[in-house]
Amino acid sequence: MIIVRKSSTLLTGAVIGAMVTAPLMALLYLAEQVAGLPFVPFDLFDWLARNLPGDVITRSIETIVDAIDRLNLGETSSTAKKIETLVALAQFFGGGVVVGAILFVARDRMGQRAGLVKFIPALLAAALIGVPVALISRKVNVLATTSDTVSTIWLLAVIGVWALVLDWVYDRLAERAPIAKTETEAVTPPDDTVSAQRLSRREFLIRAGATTATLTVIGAGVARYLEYRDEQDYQRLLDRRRAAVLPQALPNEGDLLEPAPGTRPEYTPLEDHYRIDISVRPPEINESDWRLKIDGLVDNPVELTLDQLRDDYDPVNQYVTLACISNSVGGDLTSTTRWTGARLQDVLADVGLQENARFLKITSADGFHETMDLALLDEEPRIMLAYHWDSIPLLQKHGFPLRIYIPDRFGMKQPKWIEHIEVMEEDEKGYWVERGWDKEARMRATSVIDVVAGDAVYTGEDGQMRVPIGGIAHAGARGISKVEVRIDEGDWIEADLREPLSETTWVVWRYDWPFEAGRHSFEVRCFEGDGTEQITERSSSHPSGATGIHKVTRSL
Ligand SMILES: Nc1nc2c(c(=O)[nH]1)N[C@H]1C(S)=C(S)[C@@H](COP(=O)(O)O)O[C@H]1N2
Ligand SMILES: [Mo]
Repeated sequence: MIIVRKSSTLLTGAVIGAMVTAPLMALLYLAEQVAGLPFVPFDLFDWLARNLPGDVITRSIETIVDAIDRLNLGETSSTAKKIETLVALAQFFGGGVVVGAILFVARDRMGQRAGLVKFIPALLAAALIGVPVALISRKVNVLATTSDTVSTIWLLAVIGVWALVLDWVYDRLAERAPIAKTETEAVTPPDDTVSAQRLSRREFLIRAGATTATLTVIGAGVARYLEYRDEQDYQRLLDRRRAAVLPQALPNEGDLLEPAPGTRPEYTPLEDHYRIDISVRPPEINESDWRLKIDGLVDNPVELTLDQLRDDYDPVNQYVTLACISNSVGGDLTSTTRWTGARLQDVLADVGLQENARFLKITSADGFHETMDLALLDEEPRIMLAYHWDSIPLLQKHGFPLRIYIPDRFGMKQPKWIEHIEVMEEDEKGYWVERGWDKEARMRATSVIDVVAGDAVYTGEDGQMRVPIGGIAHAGARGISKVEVRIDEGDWIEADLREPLSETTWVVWRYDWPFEAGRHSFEVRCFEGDGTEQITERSSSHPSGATGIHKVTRSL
């Protein structure tokens, strides 16, 4: 006997929602790879990330960073992007499931209706979802290469078809097992019809499931292949660029202090540089279409090409340690590479700042923005508009074609993918400042134990067995004058320092500890160039960057 209850309509709708949404996602992916149409699941995620309240976002970031650390999920920033990707896909898929369930219940409530009336729920769903989705995509998508009009028509069309397919499946299932309007009106057909209907209903579901699964796998598979080919092309381009530059000797090459084995690389391999930004996938900017627009309170507004920035200004090089304000004490959201760019002072001299110019508002392709106080410029000639990292054009994910470098500030003050610099009289809050983070965002002094190299234990000339301990210390552009370690909360002992790559990079330190078997605690602290001790009191990264002593415990 068939009694189709509300709950089962809901469940069927959810299952069908899943079955129809999966190929929709594959189709969107394929269309993106083939025609450059917008892949909206990531747009919706990015839009939420930009529009949810700042503290919700901050808490989510903290939870993710914490979980990655606790569960040992590997390098924080790339794992976080993978998690974002999965959440974005799951969220879209989940949305499809919910809409499927709602649509089925709505159709069920309506009962048998003749004519076009029965299409109302599906068309309503298509409009209620399609229109906002198209608008959101228009607002946040920066990867699509199609025009807004084409993208909008496409999204409305596929979402419309998707809703109608859901609706069509409802009808096919209803034919096979009339879905009762309410529990009391449940139909009880003769037994043989029931099993026949059941069978054909089940068969239909299986066939539909197999079809949508096949479409999903083929669509997503082809799309992934196309994407993979693009990635390979990009990799080849990078390899060519790499091959064209001569290996660079590091400026502290002559320093005799060997880092303790297991210390992080002093110069971060480019592919390992951490990446943090507000999009699931980074904007892709075409160099030939790109211009740096500088306007506002200037005498000569300009639109500069990348070549102009490279050729018309003396390039400056600076070894830089960048860190994210969300980095925890001892975390891996910090890296070091060599930045090349045009001095901001030089570029601004050419555009001619007007008398009342006080701030720069820097806006990026992803909608990110920050404001820089022009007072900084007088004290800090190292501020640059950077176009190279590690001697090659910026990687796409690190801000190609242009980003700014402001010494002593956390990453959040330093936009990537810069498109526009507006010179203003009034200050304005930057993207993360609007969301409750520190306006200054001056880098904190921090020191980290990377390794207690138990397997590198050695016996010194004095017959003493020693274990190398090492790590890094960094205080923005303020330098490091001293690093100290203590074992088992004993006295602080001064460590040896390697000469840093520059006055704005981290310093590699090392201390060779007289080995004692057993379980020990190790702590490190550093002092800034002027002798100021790092803040030893623990605080979380929000709102001004984490502080506290890095402590590890090891059994040796
Ligand atoms: N356009 C743009 N620039 C940005 C961001 C962003 O989301 N969008 N994130 C900032 C933050 S929070 C950090 S920590 C650094 C990270 O730079 P990286 O990803 O190249 O390491 O970029 C900064 N610049
Ligand atoms: Mo950051």
